[in-house]
Amino acid sequence: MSKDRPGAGRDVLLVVDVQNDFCPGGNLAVPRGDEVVPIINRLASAFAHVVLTQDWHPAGHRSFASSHPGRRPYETIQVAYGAQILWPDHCVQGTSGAALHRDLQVAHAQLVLRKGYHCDVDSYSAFFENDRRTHTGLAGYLRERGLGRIFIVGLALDFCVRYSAEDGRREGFDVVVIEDACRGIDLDNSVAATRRALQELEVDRIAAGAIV
Ligand code: VGL
Ligand code: ZN
Repeated sequence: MSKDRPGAGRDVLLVVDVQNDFCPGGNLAVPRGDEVVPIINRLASAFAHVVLTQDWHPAGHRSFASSHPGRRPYETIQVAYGAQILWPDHCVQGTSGAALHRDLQVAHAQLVLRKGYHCDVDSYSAFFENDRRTHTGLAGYLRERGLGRIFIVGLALDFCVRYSAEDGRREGFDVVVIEDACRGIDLDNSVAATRRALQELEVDRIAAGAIV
């Protein structure tokens, strides 16, 4: 990581999908997902610029196993843009499961970016939908605001955090994943695959203690 003090200037904290459905008791609970909340609160206080994302699906979204008769959650199917894992219904627009965790203290967040709202396309990354073509607008927003180094935290490490980090690099940003402020789902060793992918893309992985 560069020697600039994190949190100021061109740095932004990207808080990915810290929503009730990804926390224990939620519909797509990430093991110990709620543990990231106090860590993120501490980190957020060190950042002048904070952006939040929310997974935000219409009811009946194509990523839901319930939309495919005979299919079960966590099976993979082929769709127009390639492989798609089928999930339990989660983060349906306007439901309590889609709400941000109530203990998240990020009142100074400047943007809440919602993704996954197209009925037929999933969106793990905060930058591109899973068709790898449709932009969410985040890269343009960050560029227009002069933000160049993205520190990523949240849920889930091996899906939305991973794909956001990869796409952030591809879009030319410096990217750092604060790993102890993330938790993974870990399907078929996806956490190990995430660490390898991030290493290959020269995404730094640090601990929150390196910042606050
Ligand atoms: C996510 C699976 C489905 C995530 C979102 O936030 O990592 N994972 N939708
Ligand atoms: Zn989703």
